[in-house]
Amino acid sequence: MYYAIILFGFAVNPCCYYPCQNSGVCVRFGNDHYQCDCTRTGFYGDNCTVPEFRTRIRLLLKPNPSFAQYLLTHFQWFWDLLNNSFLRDTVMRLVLTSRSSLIPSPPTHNTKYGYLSWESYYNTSYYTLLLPPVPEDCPLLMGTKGKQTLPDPKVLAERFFKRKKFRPDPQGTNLMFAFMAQHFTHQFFKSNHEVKAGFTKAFGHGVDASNIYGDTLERQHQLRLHKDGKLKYQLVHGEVFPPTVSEAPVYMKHNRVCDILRAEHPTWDDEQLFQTTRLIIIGEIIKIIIEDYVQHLSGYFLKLKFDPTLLFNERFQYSNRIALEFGQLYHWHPLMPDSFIIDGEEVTYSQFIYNTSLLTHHGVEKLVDSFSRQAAGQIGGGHNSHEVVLKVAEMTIKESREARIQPFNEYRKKFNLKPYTSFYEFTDDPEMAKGLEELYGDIDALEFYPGLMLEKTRPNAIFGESMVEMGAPFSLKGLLGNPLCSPEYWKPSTFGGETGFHIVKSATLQNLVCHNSKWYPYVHFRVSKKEQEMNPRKQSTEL
Ligand code: ACD
Repeated sequence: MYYAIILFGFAVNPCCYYPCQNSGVCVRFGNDHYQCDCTRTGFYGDNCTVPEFRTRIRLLLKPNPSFAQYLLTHFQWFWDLLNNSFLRDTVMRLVLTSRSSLIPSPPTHNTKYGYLSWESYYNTSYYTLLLPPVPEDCPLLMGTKGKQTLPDPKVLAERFFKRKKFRPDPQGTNLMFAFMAQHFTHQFFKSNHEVKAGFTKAFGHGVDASNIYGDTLERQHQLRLHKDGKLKYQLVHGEVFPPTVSEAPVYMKHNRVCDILRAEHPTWDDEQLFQTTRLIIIGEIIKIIIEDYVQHLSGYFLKLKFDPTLLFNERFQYSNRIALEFGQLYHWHPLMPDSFIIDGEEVTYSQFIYNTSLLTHHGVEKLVDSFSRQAAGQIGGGHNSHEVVLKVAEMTIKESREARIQPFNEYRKKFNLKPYTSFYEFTDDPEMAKGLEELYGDIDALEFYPGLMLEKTRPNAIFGESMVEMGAPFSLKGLLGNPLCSPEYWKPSTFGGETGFHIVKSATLQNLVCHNSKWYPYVHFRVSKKEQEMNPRKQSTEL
């Protein structure tokens, strides 16, 4: 503490040093004292650094994340055998429980409350915060480390985020994935920009299909046809499209399911058909996200499985609160290409953005086909954000400062990763390491979002270790924490009987497109081998 007084010229709130390790809770006493609450952390001691006997054993047996990742992305013959045995369930259960146990449930902090409070639990207009915000009275915005002022976000964006030359994702991710990511995540990432950082307009805090049905009851009613459970639509050249903007935009899939349900339940009214169809759609989305989307992103040979019964005998809370850190982490704008290739023609950003006539002109099949064939950019590693979206990186950094999000290394620790000891360990690009060091002054002052996006990527991977180790817990807790996955809901009657239940359990990206199109386009979350081979910068041969 004496050191702190010399350094800053006044007594510093000791919690600004983040003294409590292993998820211990820092509580300030008096002016310059603190205590770490180590309850149920598996550690004890002043700073929760001494492992209990059981923890010691657990740590000895636990594989390090990069080793686990290596195993999961190699030895295909082994995984092919495992995927066809009962062990698939065992490994999947382990993935789900180990990941979701890292997310506090019920939620804990938010931008206003760095300690537990009823308001923070109850007021769902906040995003939650996994780690408490940096206390307001800390000498520096990152606590006590780093330079007096943080680097200008514009400088960070220009120097480290801006694309030099398009770098395709080595995992083969395509634009179909990128647009799915955008469409899907905007149901639960809906920051309220009318107030300060940390508030949301998406009160469902998870997969509620509010991107399809609207985020308020009033909006939902504007979108509904109020007949046969359906949503409004329009016919263009005999094809079904969402209605015009004046009628409000919707997605078509819902109405097809309504017809199936109505055939089985002729006595059901509009309301029951609508509500039950919505549950089926939510179930389908979760299934597709786990088995197609996360599967692709993971690069695992383990075949991921959406089966809520895997958790029925585990300690698991069926609730979710979207975290601001999760929203920050998901700004994956390097996915965006330099321009769009639709039906062989180049379409520039100015021709593409807000241009719904591309959909009615080409038809959904052609767009799906084109997007599935075009490579998306690698997310991690820096220098890959097109200038059209560069502003987003800047805004994300500004939001994180307003919300007082803790430094990247504190999150590394929270997610059981070793904090980086230098910028040269963090990135294998020496120029970037030097630049970041000059600007931040200390690796412990590196901010959360630049940390995730600029970290060295794993070999042949879309992003680095931290994005996977932090993104996966938020994702899996959010997906399986949905009420639909609870023992009370996960049964045929919830979905109108076996037919509806089967629609959920058999949903795939391919089905979703094929059930709603005239011809079958190439549809996948990664470019085909052919497309990847045509790409001169191909880095992976394993796809
Ligand atoms: C695992 C599975 C593999 C995880 C691989 C990458 C994870 C990285 C980022 C998050 C990925 C996807 C997000 C998908 C869905 C979000 C759902 C949120 C619902 C509220 O090793 O665990």
